[in-house]
Amino acid sequence: MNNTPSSAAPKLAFTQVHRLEPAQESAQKPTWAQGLGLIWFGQKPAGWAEAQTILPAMAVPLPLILPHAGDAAGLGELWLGHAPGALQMFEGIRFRCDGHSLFGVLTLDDSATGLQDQARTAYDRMFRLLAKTGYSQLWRTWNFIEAIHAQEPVSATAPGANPTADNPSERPTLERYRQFNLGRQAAFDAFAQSVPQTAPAACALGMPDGGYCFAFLAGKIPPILLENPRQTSAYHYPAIYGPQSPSFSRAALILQPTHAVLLISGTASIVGHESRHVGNVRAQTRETITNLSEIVAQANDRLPEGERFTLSKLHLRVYVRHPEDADAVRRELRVCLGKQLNLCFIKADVCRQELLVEIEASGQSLCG
Ligand code: 3EB
Repeated sequence: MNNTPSSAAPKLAFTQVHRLEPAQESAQKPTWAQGLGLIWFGQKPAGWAEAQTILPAMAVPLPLILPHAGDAAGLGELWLGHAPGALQMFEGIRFRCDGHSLFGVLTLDDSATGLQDQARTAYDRMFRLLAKTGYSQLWRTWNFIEAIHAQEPVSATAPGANPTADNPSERPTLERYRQFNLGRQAAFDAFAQSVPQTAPAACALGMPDGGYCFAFLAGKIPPILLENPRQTSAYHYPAIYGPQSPSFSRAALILQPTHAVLLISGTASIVGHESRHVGNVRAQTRETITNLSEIVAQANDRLPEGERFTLSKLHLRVYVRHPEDADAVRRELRVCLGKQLNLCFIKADVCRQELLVEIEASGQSLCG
C-alpha cells in the first residue's frame, strides 16, 4: 500500500486490464481486486468466476475487433477507488463503494418483460440504491441492449397503448431503443431527477443477445455535465427519433481535489439532431472526431488553470456496426489524431440504424 497523503484521499481512476490472473499483478499497478468495478468486453478471462465474488464485474457479450493493444480476445475497463469496501448486493445490483464513488452492475435477462419495463426497473433500483447509500450524484451509465433495433410490443403502460389489452400482440410495436428511452426517463421522473440538470454521461449499444446489461458510476460530488454546441442536447431531440428523447449528457467531468476524470458519452456523426454522412464510415468518423474535440474543449474550459485534456491522449472505445469498417475508422483516427492512440474496437449496433460508428472516451488528469 502506498502511504503518501494524496493516495489516502478517495480518488476515482480507471485503467485497462487484459487479464485477471494473479501472476500478472505487480506491486506498482493496482490490482483488479481493489477495483470499484469492472466492465469486460470480448472473451471472458481466466479467473472471471473469482472476480465476480470480489467486485461488481459485467461481461458484455460483444466481440473485440483485433488488432488492438495486447491483442487479447478480451479487455477490461477497471474502475478504481481508494480501498473500496466489500462487494454488496441490492435488489440484484452488485456494487462496491469507497466513501467517494459507487460502481454497480445489473443484468436483466427475462425475455417475458419488455425493454421499457426492464429499463425502468434497472434505473429505479439504481436510484433507490443511490438514495439509500448517499451516493446521490449519477456520473455515468453503460447500457448494452439485446436486439436494440427490434420492434417489440409496447408496455401496457406506454403512451398510446391500450392498457386493457393484456395480450401483447394487441399492442402497437416500437423499436426497443425507443422503448428503452421511455423506461429510462420514467425512472428519472419517478425520482424527481430533472434531466437537463442530472442526466449522466452514457452509452447505449446493441448486441445480438445477452438481455440488458447495465452498469453505472455515481458519487458524492456533483458532476459537471457538458453539452456539445454542435449537437442538440440528446434530451431535446425532436420526436422523430422516438416518443421520448434520450436521458443523457454529452459528458460528465468529475473535478476531484487533486485529479479530474472526464467521461465522454458515446459520440457519433450527429450534427444538430441529424445523422450526417449516411453510408460513409470515414466521413462519419471525422464528424465524430470533430464532436469529441468540441466536448474536450468544453471540458478544458471548466478545468482549473494549467490542466488540459487532449483527445489523442484519452482512452477511446470505438463501436463499429460492421467489423470490416474498423480499418478505415482506425486510419481516419490516426490521420486526425496521430499514431499514439489508446484504441479499442468493438463490434456493436449503434442506436440509430444509419450510424456506422460511435466513439466514447475517458480520461484522467495526471496530477494528484
Ligand atoms: C447519440 O448521440 C448517439 O441513449 O444513452 C449515444 C450515447 C447515443 C448514449 C443513450 C445514445 C445514448 O444520440 C446515441
